[in-house]
Amino acid sequence: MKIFGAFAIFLLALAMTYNVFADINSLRYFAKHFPILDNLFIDDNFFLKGIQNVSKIECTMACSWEVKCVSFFYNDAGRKCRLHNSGFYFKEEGTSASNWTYYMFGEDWCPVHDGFIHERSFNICIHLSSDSFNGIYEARSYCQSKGAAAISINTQSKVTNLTSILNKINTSYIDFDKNPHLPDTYQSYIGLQFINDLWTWDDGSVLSSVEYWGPNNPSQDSGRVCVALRKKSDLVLNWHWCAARCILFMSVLCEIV
Ligand SMILES: *[C@@H]1O[C@H](CO)[C@@H](O)[C@H](O)[C@H]1NC(C)=O
Ligand SMILES: *[C@@H]1O[C@H](CO)[C@@H](O)[C@H](O)[C@H]1NC(C)=O
Ligand SMILES: *[C@@H]1O[C@H](CO)[C@@H](O)[C@H](O)[C@H]1NC(C)=O
Ligand SMILES: CC(=O)N[C@H]1CO[C@H](CO)[C@@H](O)[C@@H]1O
Repeated sequence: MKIFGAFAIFLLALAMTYNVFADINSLRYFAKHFPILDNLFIDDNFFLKGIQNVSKIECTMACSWEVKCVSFFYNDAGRKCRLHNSGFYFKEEGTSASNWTYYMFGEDWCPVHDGFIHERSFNICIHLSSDSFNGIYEARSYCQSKGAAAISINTQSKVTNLTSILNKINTSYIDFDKNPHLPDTYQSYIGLQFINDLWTWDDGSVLSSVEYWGPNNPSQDSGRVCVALRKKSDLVLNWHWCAARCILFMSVLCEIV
């Protein structure tokens, strides 16, 4: 009885946390309602397709079948569904339209309800922290507290695919002035560190020919043995890596593998 009670509470918790929950062929799919983006209509490059006369569960399943689908809007009144291959953060990205509710899509292992982005076409689950941390140790433990690790970007496809995801994030979402010493620059720890004369990823692999260093990098001068993923607000240089001291105050890019 006790176990059953606990299970019922677990189901109740799921029902409250995820507004759509589907168990299909023993894979669990979640769609998390983000009310801040309700009542919006977004028509941009990230629109995938619209589907008429479907239930919310059917809309969620349609998203699960489109490997590019990241989020969707569902219109209960009109039984309409709009799939998108990007997540959205700002109301300003759309025009107002009533009766649409906004959902981020995620599978079991990628907690979109906890701020992760689930890019299924690249099979990647990342979280760019909105907080900053006092050094790499704090940054790493933040990722660990979310069941993740500081990201290891050790294949060419990961470098290119990650850049394309980051480029989708509207830059108005990114606080370029967070670091008082480096105005107009956004930077975030990644899981790469110079240890025993080798650049080593947090997943244990060693830096190979796949690299994405910015100009004049890497340099281990003055203890710059950690790495920041960086972008400047002038947007001239795309996302790149920069050797940095491990005690800098910055955000972190976490990943669940
Ligand atoms: C919408 O779907 C329902 C059930 O699938 C069906 O009975 C109904 O005829 C459909 N309506 C339209 C307008 O297609
Ligand atoms: C929104 O839904 C309500 C209730 O179903 C309906 O009366 C109203 O016309 C809808 N508004 C729009 C703009 O579709
Ligand atoms: C980014 O968001 C701002 C408002 O927050 C909007 O004006 C701008 O068009 C958006 N840019 C892109 C590329 O979506
Ligand atoms: C947009 C992009 O860079 N896509 C690449 C993601 O990685 C795969 C390989 O796994 C490439 O084929 C894609 O071009």
